[in-house]
Amino acid sequence: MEDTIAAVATAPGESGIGIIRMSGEKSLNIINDIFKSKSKNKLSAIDDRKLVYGHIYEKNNIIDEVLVAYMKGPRTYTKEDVVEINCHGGMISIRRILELLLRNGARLAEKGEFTKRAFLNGRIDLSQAEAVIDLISSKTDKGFDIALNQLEGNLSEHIKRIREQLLQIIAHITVNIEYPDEDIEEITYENILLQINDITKKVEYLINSSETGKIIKEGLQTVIIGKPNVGKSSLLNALLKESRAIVTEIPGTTRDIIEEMLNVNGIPLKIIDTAGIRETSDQVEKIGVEKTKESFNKGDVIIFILNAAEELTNEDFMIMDLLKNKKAIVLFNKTDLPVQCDIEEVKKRLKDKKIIYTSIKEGKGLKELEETISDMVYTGQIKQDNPLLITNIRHKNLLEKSRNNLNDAICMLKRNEALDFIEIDLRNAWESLGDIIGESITEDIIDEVFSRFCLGK
Ligand SMILES: Nc1nc2c(ncn2[C@@H]2O[C@H](COP(=O)(O)OP(=O)(O)OP(=O)(O)O)[C@@H](O)[C@H]2O)c(=O)[nH]1
Ligand SMILES: [Mg+2]
Repeated sequence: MEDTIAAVATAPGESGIGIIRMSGEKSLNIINDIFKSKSKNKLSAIDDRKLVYGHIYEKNNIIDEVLVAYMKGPRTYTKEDVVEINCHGGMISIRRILELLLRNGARLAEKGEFTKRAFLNGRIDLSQAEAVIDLISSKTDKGFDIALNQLEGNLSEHIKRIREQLLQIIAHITVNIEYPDEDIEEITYENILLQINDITKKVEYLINSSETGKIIKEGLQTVIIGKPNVGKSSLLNALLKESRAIVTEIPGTTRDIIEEMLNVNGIPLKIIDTAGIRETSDQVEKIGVEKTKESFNKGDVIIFILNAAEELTNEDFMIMDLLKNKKAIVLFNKTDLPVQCDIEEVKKRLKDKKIIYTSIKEGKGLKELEETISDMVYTGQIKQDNPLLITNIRHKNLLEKSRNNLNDAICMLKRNEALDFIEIDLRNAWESLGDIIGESITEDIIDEVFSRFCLGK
């Protein structure tokens, strides 16, 4: 028999209500030992899914006034009998009730154990369980939508369909190997190749979506870089629509790194304003410049600002050299003033970079900048409204494993090698895909996945 587990399901701290959750066979007995409803009747099947008012008692003392929900399995979160106690928020009541449950036969749940039971009891698969963590921890609307979509099982369905397709090929090959004399449809290498190519494409699409998925989940590190006084802090403020960083006409105003989160078309940006890069003897600013170079390396995207109203200098050329292998957007700022800067020279040096003309002072070019950033995130065929994005590194690794096996199979098919060998690769690819949804997965991987949960979930 499985233990009956209990934990606090709401966040710690003072709050209107707190919820304690219990799951397992003994749930009903345990709650009946400590709870009295107004009618003094014990909770039973007729109370299933009702919210019952009453009090929690320890011996004859009232511990708290509560509402109790008894939900009979299997139509519950864990598929077991579940009891949820709504008590007053604040640590005293919650702690006392939890301790009572533990003294009466429940065990404190481990992190993620409720969801783990939902998985082990077959209500959800592993990728759906992982979506639960993502839902709880998501920081943007978009990230939440993707997690919800995954929880609904849409990723699982997609993976299952790919596996199905693969299994049919494997079955076909097996039959051909084992019963070569039977009257079954002859298998051709061209035909298998066609189908494997199709499957590989689907797997690749998912792998490619993971870069976007990661950004949606964790944010895009965006570093603003440029000489002193070009308008870096002004840009930060403009994007945030508030005066976060100090802006002055004195070069070297920003001495330390400023980090802020903001939302551009549903994409979370972690935007970093830096000290302007220049050769300097000022000790304080030297440190700032070093830090800038560091954060430069951390950036997923660099926004490089030039002052269009000044001629290019050594510092600009130095930054342009650093930018070569980076994802970067170039802004010619201060275009409200007469242009002095050699724009053609910059275009020549930074051929593949997107260039935008801005006047942060007059609010010009900012929309274009925001659109450019979201285009960078939703690259290629990955559409903004596509909720099927890979956001989980474990899934990505398994997809890559599977893709490698498929590619090996493709190479062997092209070399006309024996079907037995090809079948092994296809089987491995099929298994890796199965690991995403948790079919035939080992216990340590399950433990690893659920250890990332919070208590009470
Ligand atoms: N004319 C004009 N002035 C601007 C524009 N953008 C910023 N400025 C002015 O340029 C000066 C410097 O702006 P900041 O945003 O402090 O520049 P910064 O790059 O952060 O400078 P440091 O922190 O010193 O490296 C301020 O006086 C701004 O008002 C613009 O588009 N046009
Ligand atoms: Mg500044």
